[in-house]
Amino acid sequence: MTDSRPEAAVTSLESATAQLLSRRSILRAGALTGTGLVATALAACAPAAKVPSWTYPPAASAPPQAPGSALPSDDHASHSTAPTAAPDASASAAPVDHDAAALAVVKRFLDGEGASLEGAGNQPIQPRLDGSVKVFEMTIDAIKHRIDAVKDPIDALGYNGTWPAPRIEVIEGDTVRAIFKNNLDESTGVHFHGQRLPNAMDGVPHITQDPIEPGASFTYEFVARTPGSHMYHSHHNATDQVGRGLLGAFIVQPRDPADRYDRKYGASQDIVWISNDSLGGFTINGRGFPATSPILAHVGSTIAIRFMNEGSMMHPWHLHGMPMRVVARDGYPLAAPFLCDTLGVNPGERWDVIIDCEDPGAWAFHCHILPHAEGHDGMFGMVTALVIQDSTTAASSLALASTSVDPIRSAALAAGSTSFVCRVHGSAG
Ligand SMILES: [Cu+2]
Repeated sequence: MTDSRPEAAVTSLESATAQLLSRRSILRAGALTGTGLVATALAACAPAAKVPSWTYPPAASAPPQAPGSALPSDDHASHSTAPTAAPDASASAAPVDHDAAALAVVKRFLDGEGASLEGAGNQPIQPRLDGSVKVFEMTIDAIKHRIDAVKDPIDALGYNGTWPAPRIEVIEGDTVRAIFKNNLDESTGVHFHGQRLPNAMDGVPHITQDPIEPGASFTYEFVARTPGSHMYHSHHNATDQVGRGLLGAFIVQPRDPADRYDRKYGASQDIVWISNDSLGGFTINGRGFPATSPILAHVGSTIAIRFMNEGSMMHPWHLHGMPMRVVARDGYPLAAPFLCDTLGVNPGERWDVIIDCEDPGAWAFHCHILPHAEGHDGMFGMVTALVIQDSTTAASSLALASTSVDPIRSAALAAGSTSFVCRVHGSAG
Protein backbone atom coordinates (compact mmCIF):
# COMPACT_ATOMS: atom_id res chain seq x y z
CA MET A 1 0.00 0.00 0.00
CA THR A 2 2.99 2.23 -0.01
CA ASP A 3 1.79 4.27 -2.94
CA SER A 4 -1.68 4.77 -1.49
CA ARG A 5 -0.81 5.87 2.02
CA PRO A 6 0.22 9.47 2.33
CA GLU A 7 3.49 9.92 4.12
CA ALA A 8 1.82 11.83 6.91
CA ALA A 9 -0.44 8.92 7.72
CA VAL A 10 2.42 6.48 7.75
CA THR A 11 4.44 8.75 9.96
CA SER A 12 1.53 9.16 12.30
CA LEU A 13 1.01 5.43 12.52
CA GLU A 14 4.66 4.78 13.13
CA SER A 15 4.71 7.49 15.76
CA ALA A 16 1.74 5.97 17.48
CA THR A 17 3.30 2.54 17.31
CA ALA A 18 6.49 3.93 18.75
CA GLN A 19 4.49 5.34 21.61
CA LEU A 20 2.96 1.96 22.21
CA LEU A 21 6.37 0.37 22.22
CA SER A 22 7.74 3.07 24.48
CA ARG A 23 4.91 2.54 26.86
CA ARG A 24 5.39 -1.18 26.71
CA SER A 25 9.00 -0.91 27.74
CA ILE A 26 8.03 1.25 30.65
CA LEU A 27 5.39 -1.22 31.64
CA ARG A 28 7.68 -4.17 31.47
CA ALA A 29 8.76 -3.56 35.01
CA GLY A 30 5.15 -3.49 36.04
CA ALA A 31 4.48 -6.71 34.21
CA LEU A 32 7.08 -8.38 36.35
CA THR A 33 4.73 -8.05 39.24
CA GLY A 34 2.22 -10.07 37.25
CA THR A 35 -1.06 -10.65 38.92
CA GLY A 36 -0.07 -8.42 41.76
CA LEU A 37 -0.38 -5.39 39.50
CA VAL A 38 -3.70 -6.57 38.19
CA ALA A 39 -4.97 -7.22 41.66
CA THR A 40 -3.83 -3.78 42.76
CA ALA A 41 -5.57 -2.14 39.83
CA LEU A 42 -8.78 -4.00 40.48
CA ALA A 43 -8.68 -3.35 44.16
CA ALA A 44 -8.21 0.32 43.46
CA CYS A 45 -11.22 0.71 41.25
CA ALA A 46 -13.86 -1.86 42.00
CA PRO A 47 -14.57 -1.71 45.71
CA ALA A 48 -18.22 -0.79 45.43
CA ALA A 49 -19.12 -2.96 42.50
CA LYS A 50 -21.76 -5.59 43.01
CA VAL A 51 -20.45 -8.97 42.03
CA PRO A 52 -22.60 -9.90 39.04
CA SER A 53 -24.18 -13.24 38.55
CA TRP A 54 -22.45 -15.16 35.84
CA THR A 55 -24.73 -16.05 32.98
CA TYR A 56 -22.33 -17.69 30.60
CA PRO A 57 -23.15 -21.32 29.71
CA PRO A 58 -23.66 -23.82 32.48
CA ALA A 59 -21.45 -26.03 34.47
CA ALA A 60 -21.27 -29.53 33.06
CA SER A 61 -23.07 -30.84 36.11
CA ALA A 62 -26.07 -28.58 35.60
CA PRO A 63 -29.38 -30.33 35.10
CA PRO A 64 -31.02 -29.96 31.69
CA GLN A 65 -33.36 -27.03 31.38
CA ALA A 66 -36.89 -27.70 30.30
CA PRO A 67 -37.78 -26.44 26.82
CA GLY A 68 -39.25 -23.00 27.02
CA SER A 69 -37.65 -22.16 30.30
CA ALA A 70 -36.54 -18.65 30.88
CA LEU A 71 -33.06 -17.69 29.91
CA PRO A 72 -30.52 -17.28 32.66
CA SER A 73 -30.76 -13.96 34.40
CA ASP A 74 -28.99 -12.04 37.07
CA ASP A 75 -31.33 -13.62 39.54
CA HIS A 76 -29.91 -17.05 38.87
CA ALA A 77 -26.50 -18.38 39.44
CA SER A 78 -25.13 -20.13 36.40
CA HIS A 79 -25.19 -23.54 38.04
CA SER A 80 -28.94 -23.36 38.40
CA THR A 81 -29.77 -22.52 34.80
CA ALA A 82 -28.96 -24.64 31.82
CA PRO A 83 -29.75 -24.24 28.14
CA THR A 84 -30.80 -27.38 26.37
CA ALA A 85 -27.74 -27.35 24.14
CA ALA A 86 -25.03 -29.84 24.89
CA PRO A 87 -22.42 -28.38 27.19
CA ASP A 88 -19.48 -26.92 25.33
CA ALA A 89 -16.08 -27.92 26.60
CA SER A 90 -15.16 -24.24 26.56
CA ALA A 91 -18.12 -23.30 28.70
CA SER A 92 -17.71 -23.53 32.39
CA ALA A 93 -18.99 -22.53 35.72
CA ALA A 94 -18.41 -19.00 36.90
CA PRO A 95 -14.75 -18.19 36.45
CA VAL A 96 -12.69 -17.69 39.51
CA ASP A 97 -11.88 -14.15 38.50
CA HIS A 98 -13.23 -13.17 35.13
CA ASP A 99 -12.50 -9.47 35.57
CA ALA A 100 -8.88 -10.02 36.42
CA ALA A 101 -8.35 -12.32 33.45
CA ALA A 102 -10.18 -9.97 31.08
CA LEU A 103 -8.23 -6.99 32.36
CA ALA A 104 -4.90 -8.76 32.05
CA VAL A 105 -5.44 -9.50 28.37
CA VAL A 106 -6.58 -5.93 27.60
CA LYS A 107 -3.48 -4.63 29.33
CA ARG A 108 -1.36 -6.76 27.05
CA PHE A 109 -3.13 -5.19 24.05
CA LEU A 110 -2.60 -1.69 25.43
CA ASP A 111 1.02 -2.52 26.01
CA GLY A 112 1.43 -3.05 22.27
CA GLU A 113 1.98 -6.78 22.32
CA GLY A 114 1.50 -7.17 18.58
CA ALA A 115 4.13 -4.58 17.73
CA SER A 116 6.56 -6.29 20.09
CA LEU A 117 6.55 -9.56 18.18
CA GLU A 118 9.07 -10.34 15.50
CA GLY A 119 8.18 -11.82 12.15
CA ALA A 120 5.25 -9.61 11.23
CA GLY A 121 3.51 -10.78 8.08
CA ASN A 122 1.64 -8.91 5.40
CA GLN A 123 4.58 -6.60 4.76
CA PRO A 124 4.92 -5.07 1.30
CA ILE A 125 7.48 -6.71 -0.97
CA GLN A 126 9.26 -4.79 -3.67
CA PRO A 127 9.73 -6.52 -7.01
CA ARG A 128 12.91 -6.82 -9.00
CA LEU A 129 12.45 -5.36 -12.45
CA ASP A 130 13.35 -7.42 -15.49
CA GLY A 131 12.63 -4.88 -18.17
CA SER A 132 9.01 -4.06 -17.48
CA VAL A 133 8.30 -7.38 -15.75
CA LYS A 134 7.84 -7.23 -11.99
CA VAL A 135 9.67 -10.23 -10.56
CA PHE A 136 8.89 -11.56 -7.08
CA GLU A 137 11.26 -14.18 -5.70
CA MET A 138 9.54 -16.27 -3.10
CA THR A 139 10.47 -19.21 -0.93
CA ILE A 140 8.11 -21.64 0.74
CA ASP A 141 9.37 -22.51 4.18
CA ALA A 142 8.58 -24.25 7.42
CA ILE A 143 8.65 -21.57 10.09
CA LYS A 144 8.05 -20.98 13.76
CA HIS A 145 5.26 -18.48 14.22
CA ARG A 146 3.91 -16.68 17.24
CA ILE A 147 0.18 -16.05 17.57
CA ASP A 148 0.89 -13.90 20.62
CA ALA A 149 3.65 -13.30 23.11
CA VAL A 150 2.53 -15.92 25.59
CA LYS A 151 1.68 -19.03 23.64
CA ASP A 152 4.52 -21.21 22.46
CA PRO A 153 5.58 -20.65 18.85
CA ILE A 154 3.83 -23.02 16.49
CA ASP A 155 5.11 -25.05 13.58
CA ALA A 156 3.73 -23.10 10.66
CA LEU A 157 4.42 -22.47 6.98
CA GLY A 158 5.23 -19.21 5.30
CA TYR A 159 6.08 -17.63 1.99
CA ASN A 160 9.37 -15.83 2.49
CA GLY A 161 9.19 -16.83 6.12
CA THR A 162 6.09 -14.99 7.27
CA TRP A 163 2.40 -15.59 7.96
CA PRO A 164 0.64 -13.90 6.22
CA ALA A 165 3.00 -13.86 3.28
CA PRO A 166 4.50 -10.63 1.97
CA ARG A 167 1.84 -8.40 0.48
CA ILE A 168 2.26 -8.24 -3.28
CA GLU A 169 0.97 -5.06 -4.85
CA VAL A 170 1.06 -4.31 -8.56
CA ILE A 171 -0.77 -2.12 -11.01
CA GLU A 172 -3.41 -3.31 -13.44
CA GLY A 173 -1.67 -4.29 -16.66
CA ASP A 174 1.64 -5.16 -15.03
CA THR A 175 3.30 -8.38 -16.07
CA VAL A 176 3.99 -10.36 -12.91
CA ARG A 177 6.57 -13.11 -12.62
CA ALA A 178 6.45 -14.92 -9.28
CA ILE A 179 9.07 -17.59 -8.73
CA PHE A 180 8.34 -19.97 -5.86
CA LYS A 181 11.10 -22.21 -4.49
CA ASN A 182 9.71 -25.05 -2.40
CA ASN A 183 11.83 -25.61 0.69
CA LEU A 184 9.24 -27.86 2.31
CA ASP A 185 9.47 -31.61 2.61
CA GLU A 186 6.13 -31.90 0.84
CA SER A 187 4.86 -30.81 -2.57
CA THR A 188 2.73 -27.75 -3.11
CA GLY A 189 1.21 -25.39 -5.69
CA VAL A 190 0.36 -21.69 -5.63
CA HIS A 191 -2.94 -20.20 -6.79
CA PHE A 192 -3.50 -16.49 -7.39
CA HIS A 193 -7.04 -16.29 -6.11
CA GLY A 194 -9.28 -13.81 -7.90
CA GLN A 195 -7.02 -13.20 -10.89
CA ARG A 196 -8.12 -14.02 -14.40
CA LEU A 197 -5.17 -16.15 -15.38
CA PRO A 198 -3.88 -18.19 -18.29
CA ASN A 199 -5.02 -21.69 -17.42
CA ALA A 200 -1.48 -23.02 -17.10
CA MET A 201 -0.81 -20.38 -14.44
CA ASP A 202 -3.80 -21.29 -12.27
CA GLY A 203 -1.69 -23.22 -9.78
CA VAL A 204 -3.76 -26.35 -9.18
CA PRO A 205 -1.54 -29.46 -9.10
CA HIS A 206 -2.66 -32.29 -11.37
CA ILE A 207 -5.16 -29.97 -13.05
CA THR A 208 -2.98 -27.26 -14.56
CA GLN A 209 0.52 -28.21 -13.47
CA ASP A 210 2.58 -30.84 -11.74
CA PRO A 211 3.05 -30.34 -8.02
CA ILE A 212 6.04 -28.27 -7.03
CA GLU A 213 8.15 -31.00 -5.46
CA PRO A 214 10.44 -30.42 -2.49
CA GLY A 215 13.51 -28.56 -3.65
CA ALA A 216 11.90 -27.56 -6.95
CA SER A 217 10.72 -24.19 -8.20
CA PHE A 218 7.84 -23.03 -10.33
CA THR A 219 7.44 -19.73 -12.12
CA TYR A 220 4.04 -18.12 -12.47
CA GLU A 221 3.85 -15.38 -15.08
CA PHE A 222 0.76 -13.47 -16.07
CA VAL A 223 -0.62 -10.03 -16.75
CA ALA A 224 -2.45 -8.66 -13.70
CA ARG A 225 -5.67 -7.81 -15.46
CA THR A 226 -8.14 -8.07 -12.57
CA PRO A 227 -7.86 -5.02 -10.33
CA GLY A 228 -8.85 -5.09 -6.69
CA SER A 229 -8.27 -7.14 -3.54
CA HIS A 230 -7.06 -10.64 -4.22
CA MET A 231 -4.99 -13.35 -2.57
CA TYR A 232 -2.42 -16.01 -3.22
CA HIS A 233 -2.28 -19.28 -1.39
CA SER A 234 -1.48 -22.96 -1.58
CA HIS A 235 -3.85 -25.07 -3.66
CA HIS A 236 -2.34 -28.41 -2.66
CA ASN A 237 -3.14 -30.15 0.60
CA ALA A 238 -4.71 -26.76 1.15
CA THR A 239 -6.70 -27.43 4.29
CA ASP A 240 -3.41 -28.06 5.99
CA GLN A 241 -1.08 -25.76 4.05
CA VAL A 242 -3.31 -22.69 4.01
CA GLY A 243 -4.40 -23.45 7.54
CA ARG A 244 -0.76 -23.36 8.56
CA GLY A 245 -0.01 -20.06 6.88
CA LEU A 246 0.58 -20.34 3.13
CA LEU A 247 -1.56 -17.32 2.32
CA GLY A 248 -1.06 -13.70 1.40
CA ALA A 249 -2.62 -10.62 -0.17
CA PHE A 250 -2.31 -9.82 -3.85
CA ILE A 251 -3.49 -6.29 -4.55
CA VAL A 252 -3.92 -4.99 -8.07
CA GLN A 253 -4.31 -1.23 -8.07
CA PRO A 254 -6.51 0.14 -10.86
CA ARG A 255 -4.61 1.50 -13.80
CA ASP A 256 -6.29 4.90 -13.40
CA PRO A 257 -4.99 6.52 -10.18
CA ALA A 258 -8.36 8.25 -9.80
CA ASP A 259 -9.90 4.83 -9.12
CA ARG A 260 -7.55 4.01 -6.24
CA TYR A 261 -8.86 4.34 -2.72
CA ASP A 262 -6.67 7.27 -1.74
CA ARG A 263 -8.02 9.34 -4.64
CA LYS A 264 -11.48 7.84 -4.96
CA TYR A 265 -12.41 7.98 -1.28
CA GLY A 266 -9.66 10.06 0.27
CA ALA A 267 -8.42 7.07 2.25
CA SER A 268 -5.31 7.89 4.25
CA GLN A 269 -4.77 4.26 5.23
CA ASP A 270 -5.30 1.14 3.15
CA ILE A 271 -5.38 -1.82 5.49
CA VAL A 272 -5.32 -5.49 4.56
CA TRP A 273 -7.03 -7.72 7.10
CA ILE A 274 -6.61 -11.45 6.44
CA SER A 275 -8.45 -13.83 8.72
CA ASN A 276 -7.67 -17.47 9.34
CA ASP A 277 -9.14 -19.99 11.72
CA SER A 278 -7.07 -23.15 11.71
CA LEU A 279 -3.67 -23.59 13.26
CA GLY A 280 -3.25 -21.05 16.02
CA GLY A 281 -6.97 -20.47 16.40
CA PHE A 282 -8.77 -17.35 15.27
CA THR A 283 -6.36 -14.85 13.79
CA ILE A 284 -6.17 -11.50 12.04
CA ASN A 285 -3.04 -11.19 9.95
CA GLY A 286 -1.54 -14.15 11.76
CA ARG A 287 -2.08 -12.86 15.30
CA GLY A 288 -4.71 -13.43 17.92
CA PHE A 289 -5.88 -10.82 20.40
CA PRO A 290 -4.18 -9.31 22.36
CA ALA A 291 -1.36 -9.46 19.80
CA THR A 292 -3.52 -8.09 16.99
CA SER A 293 -2.64 -4.62 15.73
CA PRO A 294 -4.88 -1.69 16.62
CA ILE A 295 -5.91 0.60 13.79
CA LEU A 296 -4.97 4.17 14.62
CA ALA A 297 -6.69 7.10 12.94
CA HIS A 298 -7.76 10.69 13.53
CA VAL A 299 -11.17 12.32 13.59
CA GLY A 300 -12.02 13.39 10.08
CA SER A 301 -9.83 10.83 8.39
CA THR A 302 -11.04 8.09 6.10
CA ILE A 303 -9.59 4.61 6.02
CA ALA A 304 -10.02 1.59 3.78
CA ILE A 305 -10.01 -1.98 5.05
CA ARG A 306 -9.79 -5.00 2.78
CA PHE A 307 -11.22 -8.04 4.56
CA MET A 308 -9.90 -11.31 3.19
CA ASN A 309 -10.97 -14.68 4.53
CA GLU A 310 -8.40 -17.45 4.15
CA GLY A 311 -10.07 -19.63 6.75
CA SER A 312 -12.74 -22.29 6.61
CA MET A 313 -15.49 -20.42 8.47
CA MET A 314 -17.54 -17.31 7.87
CA HIS A 315 -16.63 -14.36 10.08
CA PRO A 316 -18.99 -11.40 10.59
CA TRP A 317 -16.80 -8.39 11.28
CA HIS A 318 -18.45 -5.91 13.59
CA LEU A 319 -17.26 -2.35 14.16
CA HIS A 320 -18.48 -0.46 17.18
CA GLY A 321 -19.30 3.22 17.00
CA MET A 322 -19.80 3.90 13.31
CA PRO A 323 -20.73 2.19 10.09
CA MET A 324 -18.62 0.72 7.36
CA ARG A 325 -19.35 1.62 3.74
CA VAL A 326 -18.97 -1.51 1.64
CA VAL A 327 -17.56 -0.61 -1.78
CA ALA A 328 -16.22 -3.78 -3.38
CA ARG A 329 -16.64 -7.52 -3.30
CA ASP A 330 -13.93 -9.86 -4.52
CA GLY A 331 -12.17 -6.91 -6.09
CA TYR A 332 -15.17 -5.78 -8.10
CA PRO A 333 -16.57 -2.33 -7.23
CA LEU A 334 -20.17 -2.43 -6.11
CA ALA A 335 -22.68 -0.60 -8.27
CA ALA A 336 -24.50 0.32 -5.08
CA PRO A 337 -22.23 0.65 -2.05
CA PHE A 338 -24.07 0.17 1.24
CA LEU A 339 -23.64 0.92 4.92
CA CYS A 340 -23.49 -1.69 7.66
CA ASP A 341 -21.84 -2.27 11.02
CA THR A 342 -21.51 -6.05 10.69
CA LEU A 343 -20.21 -7.65 7.52
CA GLY A 344 -20.08 -11.40 7.01
CA VAL A 345 -17.04 -12.51 5.04
CA ASN A 346 -17.15 -16.06 3.76
CA PRO A 347 -14.10 -18.22 3.09
CA GLY A 348 -12.39 -17.06 -0.09
CA GLU A 349 -14.21 -13.74 -0.19
CA ARG A 350 -12.73 -10.27 -0.12
CA TRP A 351 -14.81 -7.27 0.88
CA ASP A 352 -13.50 -3.72 0.83
CA VAL A 353 -14.95 -1.14 3.17
CA ILE A 354 -14.47 2.57 3.72
CA ILE A 355 -14.76 4.01 7.22
CA ASP A 356 -15.23 7.69 7.90
CA CYS A 357 -13.63 8.17 11.31
CA GLU A 358 -16.09 10.61 12.85
CA ASP A 359 -16.26 9.78 16.54
CA PRO A 360 -13.22 9.78 18.81
CA GLY A 361 -12.60 6.83 21.05
CA ALA A 362 -11.30 3.31 21.20
CA TRP A 363 -13.85 1.26 19.29
CA ALA A 364 -13.88 -2.50 19.51
CA PHE A 365 -13.67 -4.22 16.14
CA HIS A 366 -14.20 -7.96 16.19
CA CYS A 367 -15.75 -11.07 14.73
CA HIS A 368 -19.27 -11.35 16.09
CA ILE A 369 -19.30 -15.11 16.31
CA LEU A 370 -18.61 -14.69 19.99
CA PRO A 371 -16.73 -17.98 20.49
CA HIS A 372 -14.20 -16.49 18.04
CA ALA A 373 -13.69 -13.39 20.15
CA GLU A 374 -14.54 -13.51 23.83
CA GLY A 375 -14.83 -16.08 26.56
CA HIS A 376 -14.64 -16.45 30.28
CA ASP A 377 -10.99 -15.44 30.30
CA GLY A 378 -11.72 -12.26 28.36
CA MET A 379 -11.23 -11.39 24.72
CA PHE A 380 -9.09 -13.47 22.40
CA GLY A 381 -8.69 -14.28 18.74
CA MET A 382 -10.50 -12.09 16.24
CA VAL A 383 -10.51 -8.81 18.13
CA THR A 384 -8.80 -5.49 17.68
CA ALA A 385 -9.72 -1.81 18.10
CA LEU A 386 -10.16 1.17 15.84
CA VAL A 387 -8.65 4.02 17.80
CA ILE A 388 -9.77 7.46 16.66
CA GLN A 389 -8.09 10.47 18.15
CA ASP A 390 -9.36 14.00 17.82
CA SER A 391 -6.83 16.73 17.16
CA THR A 392 -6.69 17.76 20.80
CA THR A 393 -6.14 14.20 21.86
CA ALA A 394 -3.51 13.71 19.24
CA ALA A 395 -1.67 16.79 20.39
CA SER A 396 -1.85 15.82 24.02
CA SER A 397 -0.83 12.32 23.15
CA LEU A 398 2.31 13.60 21.50
CA ALA A 399 2.95 15.99 24.35
CA LEU A 400 2.54 13.28 26.89
CA ALA A 401 4.50 10.67 25.02
CA SER A 402 7.31 10.99 27.49
CA THR A 403 4.93 10.01 30.24
CA SER A 404 3.90 7.00 28.25
CA VAL A 405 0.25 7.83 27.61
CA ASP A 406 -0.52 5.77 24.58
CA PRO A 407 -2.91 6.55 21.72
CA ILE A 408 -5.50 3.98 22.77
CA ARG A 409 -5.77 5.33 26.28
CA SER A 410 -5.64 8.91 25.09
CA ALA A 411 -8.48 8.39 22.66
CA ALA A 412 -10.56 6.52 25.20
CA LEU A 413 -10.03 9.16 27.85
CA ALA A 414 -10.78 12.03 25.50
CA ALA A 415 -13.98 10.34 24.43
CA GLY A 416 -15.15 10.07 28.01
CA SER A 417 -14.29 6.50 28.87
CA THR A 418 -13.58 6.06 32.53
CA SER A 419 -12.81 2.39 32.32
CA PHE A 420 -9.28 2.85 31.12
CA VAL A 421 -8.61 5.47 33.79
CA CYS A 422 -9.48 3.07 36.46
CA ARG A 423 -8.65 -0.30 35.12
CA VAL A 424 -5.19 0.50 33.91
CA HIS A 425 -4.45 2.34 37.10
CA GLY A 426 -0.87 2.01 38.08
CA SER A 427 0.36 1.15 34.61
CA ALA A 428 0.37 4.58 33.03
CA GLY A 429 -1.22 7.04 35.32
CU1 LIG B 1 -15.30 -15.44 13.43
